[in-house]
Amino acid sequence: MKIALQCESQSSADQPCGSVPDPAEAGPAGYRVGSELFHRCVDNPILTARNWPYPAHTVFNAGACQIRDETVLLVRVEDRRGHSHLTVARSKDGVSNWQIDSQASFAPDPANHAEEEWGVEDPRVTWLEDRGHWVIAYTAYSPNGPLVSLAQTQDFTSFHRIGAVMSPENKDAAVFPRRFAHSDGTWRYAMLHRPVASGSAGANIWISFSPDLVHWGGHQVLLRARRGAWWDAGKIGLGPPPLETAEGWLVLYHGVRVTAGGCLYRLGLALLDLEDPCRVIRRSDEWVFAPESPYERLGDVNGVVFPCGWSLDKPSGEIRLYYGGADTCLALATAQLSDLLGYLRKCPTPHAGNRRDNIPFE
Ligand code: BMA
Repeated sequence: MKIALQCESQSSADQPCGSVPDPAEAGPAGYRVGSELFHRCVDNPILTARNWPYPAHTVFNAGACQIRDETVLLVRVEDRRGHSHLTVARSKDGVSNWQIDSQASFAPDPANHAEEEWGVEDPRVTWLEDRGHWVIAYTAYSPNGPLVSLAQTQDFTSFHRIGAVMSPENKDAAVFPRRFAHSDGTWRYAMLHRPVASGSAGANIWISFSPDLVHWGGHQVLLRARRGAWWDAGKIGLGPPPLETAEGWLVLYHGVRVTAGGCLYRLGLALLDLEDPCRVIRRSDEWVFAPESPYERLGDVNGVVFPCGWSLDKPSGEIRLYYGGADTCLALATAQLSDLLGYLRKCPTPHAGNRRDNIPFE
């Protein structure tokens, strides 16, 4: 069911959702710079700690999915110790009237999972049709550093932990919704994630494969952080899970630029080959969404937009992007899938492994 959202563009509060500027007025990429691709909900921020049914410091960085006629968010909630847990919020229109669980839905379990001692953060939710359940990739914050853990659920009421699957430091992970054929005739799950090697100058997005979601291998770098003045120099990390489209896997990622005023978290797009997700077909040179509104610019961590979930309304082609604002609140922006793909068609194809501005170390 599509519900008309009230969204605003950069310059006008009454521009309809998903509309894009006349390409005749467009910049070199065919559209004016990317912020017009996404439209902020006029009700932003849609969830804050003030909406919470129990004491919370901040609510942000939520995984998202659609279950029948409900939008289900798995929201990161930070308490006043600085530790995070995950809580489910459900809404019929995906914008308002959220029914929020009265306590943590998925709390850290350090007694059985030592890696969760300092909390669980930033969930990404993927429906696995072949297994008939959702898989949640989240950051387990261990005293040895953050790492990637997986859990599964069918109803967002009870959860079963698969366990830690990537050692520290690693975060920003999500599983693809289907398996891929391997040259040995088997089918493998795939996951994007972001390891950080100590002593390295950059943090890149990697892809890995698994026969069973437990054992992971075939690790390789997929997208590299750029260098120097680039908006995504230094660190990049996956946003929501990859979205299957007719033209490839749509990937939204964050790029971090370190400035004298702190880190800026902005978003860029990439497209991966449908059958061989190790192949990057397109990558945007420009960011397409950036902290501009007050709730994105000011908060616990200023200048951060950090999406972990999106959903696609297939009949209308509208994407709803749920993102954390300044590590403090949860916000919503919409875009038309056709606009994102149209934009990506005009973006460069990275040269396999060897593009000069795509190499982190020389
Ligand atoms: C990242 C993660 C996110 C956070 C972001 C900005 O490393 O920890 O949870 O939103 O930094 O602070």
